[in-house]
Amino acid sequence: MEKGKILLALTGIHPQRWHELLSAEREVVLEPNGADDPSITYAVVWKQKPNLLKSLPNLRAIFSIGAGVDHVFADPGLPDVPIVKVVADNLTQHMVEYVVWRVLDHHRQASLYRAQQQKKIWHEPPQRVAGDVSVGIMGLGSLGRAAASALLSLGFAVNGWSRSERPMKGVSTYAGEAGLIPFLNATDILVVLLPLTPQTQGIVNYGLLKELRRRNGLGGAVLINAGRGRLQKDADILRALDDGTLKEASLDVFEVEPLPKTSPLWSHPKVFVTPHAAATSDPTHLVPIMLRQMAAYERGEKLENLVDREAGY
Ligand code: NDP
Ligand code: OXD
Repeated sequence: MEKGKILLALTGIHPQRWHELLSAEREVVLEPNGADDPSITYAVVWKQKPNLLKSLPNLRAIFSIGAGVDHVFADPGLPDVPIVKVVADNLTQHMVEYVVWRVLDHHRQASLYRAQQQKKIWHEPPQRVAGDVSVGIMGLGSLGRAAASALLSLGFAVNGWSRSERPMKGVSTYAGEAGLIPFLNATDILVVLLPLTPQTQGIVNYGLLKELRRRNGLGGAVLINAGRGRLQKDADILRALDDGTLKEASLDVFEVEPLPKTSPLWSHPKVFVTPHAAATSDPTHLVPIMLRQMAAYERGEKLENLVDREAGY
């Protein structure tokens, strides 16, 4: 197979660094150019424009610059070629850091101490150890498993929920619809690392949050969502925070992004907001992996980290 040419089609992300790094090895066309160029064989995308890819007659594969691929599937004219998602140590490390940071912040009662400091209050509240707290990870994929390992090493009890059975040493695992309620009933701090698919959209709703366990000595259950915003119902989270179903939440993702300035989540005292920044794709680390994959594919090897089109992730 000859060396393929790349279409770079990124929306809402500055393409310059991706372009520079990809161009070091291959010819790259920057969208909006090249929309029907027959010599383009790969598309490197983030939220590509609808129907853009279907006009490329010789497209062989689509590379998402993120681990999530809901943005690829949003295209009604998505051609039937393999889709590759990101699985990379650098991205995983960022996500593990985010999850550990947020879990520890809630566990060690950081918001209480911040409030006390503002009022110059010298008071030590009771503090449980990690082993008394159960963190449940929804989505035991490459990011969820890495986060689970890090939390285990800190001494937390860890639960994991996935679509199929995913045994993991030291983790209590649950699968499918039948496993969801038992998983939630055994979870104090819920970490959401699911992909957005038709099956998972809106899953983090009031009814689900009600099922969480509230025995962590922190005075309530905690939600951390770093998966996708449309997994959750923002209004249900607010309701749960206001009636005590949830004690606190750390949200990296939102139903609408950027989070509208009018959203009450911005100023809610029990919410910690980050701007979809848990694990940002870094071209310095990800482009070499993509280029290696393209070269291997052209030598006749299989593409890795392929998306299951039927499952949607
Ligand atoms: P993976 O594809 O490796 O894992 C997904 C996990 O979710 C799997 O365990 C899968 O189950 C499970 N899952 C999928 N659908 C269902 C379902 N219907 N019911 C139960 N479990 C389900 O994904 P990653 O770990 O690489 O990434 C997860 C998500 O994190 C991405 O899709 C993306 O949306 C988000 N993300 C967010 C970032 C941020 O900065 N906020 C950065 C990077 C990613 P099974 O194991 O059985 O297949
Ligand atoms: C991703 C993301 O999916 O950054 O990688 O959201």
